[in-house]
Amino acid sequence: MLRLAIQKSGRLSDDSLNLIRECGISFINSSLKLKTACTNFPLEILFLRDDDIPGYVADGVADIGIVGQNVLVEEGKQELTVEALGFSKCRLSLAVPKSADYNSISDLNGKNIATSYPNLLQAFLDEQGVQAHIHTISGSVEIAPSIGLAEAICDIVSSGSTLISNGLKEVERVFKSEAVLIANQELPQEKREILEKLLFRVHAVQRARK
Ligand code: PRT
Ligand code: ZN
Repeated sequence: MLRLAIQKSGRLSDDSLNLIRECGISFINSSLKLKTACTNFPLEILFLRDDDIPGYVADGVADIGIVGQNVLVEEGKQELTVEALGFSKCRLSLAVPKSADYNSISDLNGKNIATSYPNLLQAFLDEQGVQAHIHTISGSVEIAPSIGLAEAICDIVSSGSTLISNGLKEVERVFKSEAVLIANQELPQEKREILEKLLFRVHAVQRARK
């Protein structure tokens, strides 16, 4: 039996479960359960916080998982990637107050930037030759400028409406992300064979969606 870790509740959950269902795999989904065994395919589903999924897959607690590339790369686990899944598309962007005079990335030198993605941001700033102070906070990043915590933020953007409603403007794109399927790198042969069967179905679903 292959163990798949997916997000318990959040922006990845519905599309992850729909993909499994479209693969013709049946399971009983109770919002109270932390795991469920599929009834017609050798798959068990674990429901976890998205941030815990790369670690669990790397450690072999789960064999495979579905997570955003933003979380995977932030945690330094991109080597687990099997393939991109085409949903939960978003970007990690830098934003400043709408009224700020912003001309180029060098305007961020010496500034305070609030983010939940310090590693992705640091790599981008290094690549751009910018030195700034990164303040790592776990949520409500978009209010940091209005409470005086930072002059800029680096956060996930999808439609852009959260930035606008907080009086911010997007100035740089740091990282492009979508959901990816990840796998433990030392799967035993029989689990690899189940993964191959699952991937065969995933590819058929993706072809049918096009
Ligand atoms: O509880 P748990 O830790 O599992 O969930 P979470 O709250 O950490 O994650 P969740 O469910 O918010 O997001 C899961 C994944 O979905 C992210 O890691 C991204 O890969 C992807 N994703 C896609 C997004 C968005 N779109 C998104 N719009 N993640 C977050 N947002 C947030 C963003 O942080 C900002 O607050 O939505 C707001 C911006 O949205 P727009 O449309 O107003 O621009
Ligand atoms: Zn999370």
